[in-house]
Amino acid sequence: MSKSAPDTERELNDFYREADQRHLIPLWKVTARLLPAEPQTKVLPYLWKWPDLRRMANRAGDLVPIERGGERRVLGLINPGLGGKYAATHTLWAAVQIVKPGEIAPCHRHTAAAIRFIIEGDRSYTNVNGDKCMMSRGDLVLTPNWSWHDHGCESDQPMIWMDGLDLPLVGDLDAVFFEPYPTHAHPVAQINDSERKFSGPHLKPTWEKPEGRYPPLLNYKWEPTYQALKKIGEGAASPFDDVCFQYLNPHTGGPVLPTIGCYIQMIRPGIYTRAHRQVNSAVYHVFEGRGYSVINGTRFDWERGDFFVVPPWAWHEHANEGKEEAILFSIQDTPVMEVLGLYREQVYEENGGHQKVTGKFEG
Ligand code: GTQ
Ligand code: FE2
Repeated sequence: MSKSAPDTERELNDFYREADQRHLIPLWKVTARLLPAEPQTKVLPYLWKWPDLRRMANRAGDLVPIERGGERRVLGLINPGLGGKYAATHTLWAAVQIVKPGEIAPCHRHTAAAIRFIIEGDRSYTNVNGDKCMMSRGDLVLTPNWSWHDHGCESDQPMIWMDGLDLPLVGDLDAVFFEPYPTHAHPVAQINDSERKFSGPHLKPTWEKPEGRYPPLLNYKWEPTYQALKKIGEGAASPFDDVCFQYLNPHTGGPVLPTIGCYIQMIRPGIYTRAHRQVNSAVYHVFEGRGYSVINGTRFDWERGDFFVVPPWAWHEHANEGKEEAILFSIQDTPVMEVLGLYREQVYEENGGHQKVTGKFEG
């Protein structure tokens, strides 16, 4: 005699209850959630305005001392889609940091790797394992994972820069280690040593041998970077990104850090790029100029100093309708995707390659 439908249903419900109690999940109940056709990210596109960031950074400078324990006077950008996770995207920490004249942010090291991109000020430095890297506006300075670093300001003006770290990723991997240096500052062994050896963009010293993953160049100065952008002139560039360069590790020709790719991009006057999307996430800083990006149909107007996020697999295109060049610096988790064999990109084919603008970001 076959069982009645209500009996079967009761047995099935008992089965699900027992599975739950035994810490088991029947995959057939959650397949669609675990294996969506394409990424279903919680990361939202978002824009932070520079006047607010700058005012808040200076206010923190007035209110909060730099001390051991607090370590850094830093305001992190928090993505509103991530439920309070301390992250700008699911993998990337981005922040503004301020160091005031005469201050030294104490030396420490951690397994999260970091970059600095200098927004304001000069005669300041990051001391990376004893190499004192002098920093000015537009410089990119690396703090590879587990390297000692302290920051000092020798100017009479505060220094403000962008921090980028892989902290959310390293945190999700439960691989965060942190260690304070025994004294406040690390001894200075050399000044601008990595830059002295490796600043020729197409030349590297033959006597310097790679040390594992440690990048040999720690300070990518603004002037040669800008020269490279300008050399493109009226020539052709990417239909999706216009003039866009990735910063390279001179030993490997690969990304500057295993987890963070750094890019400098110029959207020339009158350029309106075509839309595409990539599986990686990105945090952009507007170094110069103004323009806008359309991200998943929403228009984000940006100008000098602003920060914005492009989430994974989000359509995006950039426009510069003004007469001045627009320059964007960005950090992206592309190297992680590439090394894991997960990198994908797609071109937007409809509507001549441009999204329909359905709204405007108002904050
Ligand atoms: O300057 O060493 O934004 O350790 C976050 C963690 C900056 C830093 C951040 C850090 C630092
Ligand atoms: Fe640090």
